[in-house]
Amino acid sequence: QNDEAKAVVFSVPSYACQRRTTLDNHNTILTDALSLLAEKAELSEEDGRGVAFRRAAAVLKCLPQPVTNMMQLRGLPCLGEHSFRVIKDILENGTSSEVESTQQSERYKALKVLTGIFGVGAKTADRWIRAGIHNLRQLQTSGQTLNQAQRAGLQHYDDLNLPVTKAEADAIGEIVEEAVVSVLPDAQITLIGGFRRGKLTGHDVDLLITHPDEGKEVGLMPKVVSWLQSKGFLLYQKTTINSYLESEEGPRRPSSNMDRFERCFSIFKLQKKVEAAQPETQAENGIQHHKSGCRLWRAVRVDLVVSPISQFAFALLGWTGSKLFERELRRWAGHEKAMSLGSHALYDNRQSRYLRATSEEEIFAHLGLEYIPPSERNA
Ligand code: TTP
Ligand code: MN
Ligand code: MN
Ligand code: MN
Repeated sequence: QNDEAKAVVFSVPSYACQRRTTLDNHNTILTDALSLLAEKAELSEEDGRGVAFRRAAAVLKCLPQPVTNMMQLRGLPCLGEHSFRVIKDILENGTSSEVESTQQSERYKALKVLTGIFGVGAKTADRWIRAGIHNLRQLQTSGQTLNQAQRAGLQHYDDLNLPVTKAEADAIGEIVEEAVVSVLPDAQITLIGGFRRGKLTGHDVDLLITHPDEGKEVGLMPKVVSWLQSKGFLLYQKTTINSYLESEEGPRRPSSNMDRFERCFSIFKLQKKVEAAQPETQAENGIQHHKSGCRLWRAVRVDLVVSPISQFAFALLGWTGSKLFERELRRWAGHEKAMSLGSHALYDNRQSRYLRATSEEEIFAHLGLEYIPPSERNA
């Protein structure tokens, strides 16, 4: 028996929302490589190419075993010629030459550093690089005008590029809960984003707020923000009372009860827990311990969203992620079901009506999909 005869051939449905993708990834070497190429494409504003790499990576993320042989990939969806080449390179040589050269490229390194600043996207980073700015020091001496978000981002650069732990997310959740219930007693808050999918760390904390009585949530965000500000919890915030009709997420259908989305992009000042193990660490590290300054707090990116209860299931589904899972749900809805899915509603184009739902399970059912729980949406 040769290896090829024994090789497991995988079979996978083509939309990520038809698959169960846990955090238990057996192909991290391959998916890290493809994700890096996806990121490079996104940073170069080649979105189509970025999505293609994200889809290819997502297929490998849900395989039950490591890929060891190119033959195993026969029949897998979403793997284009380019992704095949990258995988083949890694299986044969241990690394991908394209990934290596990307990581070494000055442009990629500069794009990473500059877009690592909160409030800086690919366009701004590209403009700065063309002006000869490749790092933070050059940015600071360049005389470029930064907006308020970017100034805050630069100020808290190191903290915001440090992973947020689940414990920190829970601590933020408790603070926001205190704020919310003190301005609207029966309001409910839910941890969404990556932490709801079971991730142990994240780049931010995402929280969804609602109230069981429709309409009670209107105007809640400014009150919550004021409360947080008065207690000194906010280093930065930008609140938007989003009009649903202007949102790029939702289906483009007018409806009067759909214009209440309130969002807040913020940076929290989170007090650090005093670690019991500190004396021990200090003894081991000697003089190194206080070198970086003994700060008692850290900055954490926090996204707050308020949803009316009638849209809660859609908001919950739309904000739990992963980003690719969301994109694939919308693609499935549009291409396979002639429906428009957004984080406010689901519209059936054939029946010309909105489909109501009070749970994520109902939305999957409307879409003709098997229910996938949050922990299996890590595509
Ligand atoms: P992120 O916080 O960017 O990602 P994440 O929580 O999955 O991962 P990380 O650990 O790095 O924070 O986004 C969370 C979800 O919110 C994601 O599914 C996309 C979704 N979302 C937006 O980001 N913006 C929007 O306007 C809407 C409607 C949803
Ligand atoms: Mn497994
Ligand atoms: Mn998040
Ligand atoms: Mn977020």
